Amino acid sequence: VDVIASSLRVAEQVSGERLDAALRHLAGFGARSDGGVARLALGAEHVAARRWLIGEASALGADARMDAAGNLFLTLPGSDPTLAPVVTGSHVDSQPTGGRYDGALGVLSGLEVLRAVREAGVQPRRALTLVDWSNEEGVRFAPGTMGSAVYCGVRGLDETRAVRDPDGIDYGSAVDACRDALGDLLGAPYPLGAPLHAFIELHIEQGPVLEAAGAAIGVVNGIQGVRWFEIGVHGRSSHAGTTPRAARRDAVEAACALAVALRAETIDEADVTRFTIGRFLVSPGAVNTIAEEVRFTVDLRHPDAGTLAAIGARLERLCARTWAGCTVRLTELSASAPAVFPAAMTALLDQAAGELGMHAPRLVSGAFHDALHVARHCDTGMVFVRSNEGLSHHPAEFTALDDAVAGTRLLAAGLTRLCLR
Ligand code: HGY
Ligand code: MN
Ligand code: MN
Repeated sequence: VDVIASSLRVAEQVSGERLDAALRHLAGFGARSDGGVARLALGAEHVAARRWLIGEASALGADARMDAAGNLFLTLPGSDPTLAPVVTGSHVDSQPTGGRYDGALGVLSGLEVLRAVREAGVQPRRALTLVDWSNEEGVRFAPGTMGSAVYCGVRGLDETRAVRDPDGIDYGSAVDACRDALGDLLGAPYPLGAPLHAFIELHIEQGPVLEAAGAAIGVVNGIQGVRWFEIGVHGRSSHAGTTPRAARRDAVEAACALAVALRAETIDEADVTRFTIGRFLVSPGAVNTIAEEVRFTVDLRHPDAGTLAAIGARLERLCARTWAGCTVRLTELSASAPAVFPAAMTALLDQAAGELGMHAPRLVSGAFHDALHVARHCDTGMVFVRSNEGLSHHPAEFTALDDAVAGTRLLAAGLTRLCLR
């Protein structure tokens, strides 16, 4: 079989019309009135979307299986079942004020590749598997990339199943409920950690780099490191009107001073470090009661592991003292070292882009992805497509269809080469 000719033939079968229709359909699950989506991990909208996705894939001859961590595997069989599969995919779960491309485009471009392989009449030697990795966003259950982390042995299954959402529902029950809801469509459980031959994830860049470079697509070198913390500040609630300042232990006064000091530790001239306080919860939260407790999150990122460790140590030192008479408790929720994708994968994508006559600059991912963990399990690569205004985790998130098609063509060429060898 002429591998290159076949990979170009599959790329040609990619249909923008079909991809656009699939994007619109998937955006209907958890649709928000502002055009965005709210499809939290393993919630009703996510399960309904999975039911639709399984229907689309099984019409192509793919089987559907779930693993114990909640990941969904849709597999087109290969001619040699003894070989480990070539895998693509991303995540269907979204942010609460999410856009219709983050994660969704990676899953639907993978589905479009399965369709294109069928249409091109290419018989993969290795099975071609599309995965919806469970709970990538980490909003309902923290931390993110939960499903892929358990699959790749980065997190334990039992500790993960015990994580509870704000309503007290544990992750394990949500996985079991999803499996029960899809029961009739699912085959045997997919074994955690089973060998994968290679993985390529297509994702929107979610940042400004490709747009600034005037490029529709990019080949990703790797993913920066990320650490999530929760910080609890404890004072004492008392009457807003009668309590003199000198007698107060005001958790909001303390948390604000600490937050400003933490941010100051992360300012760098090159604007490489990323520091975000995304959630800031005050209790009891009454207008006329001095706050007893503030719990806030820190999302800290940097492409260099040593720098990430050094900044983390400075944050820990700031939390190891009292602020405005309040005590501080720092808990690290998750830590992922930076990942560098192997040259075998980036070169494969560079070459395929060349054959397709596409300019695909290299860049590091500012966002984490399931590929961060899968890179520790098998050869992994990523294809990025341009994000309008670099905007993401926002209902107005947008990627032009032409850009999505170009990325899907590159994904198709890369996956086809891998599953014919
Ligand atoms: O937070 C992230 O980097 C990912 O987009 N969920
Ligand atoms: Mn994502
Ligand atoms: Mn995201």
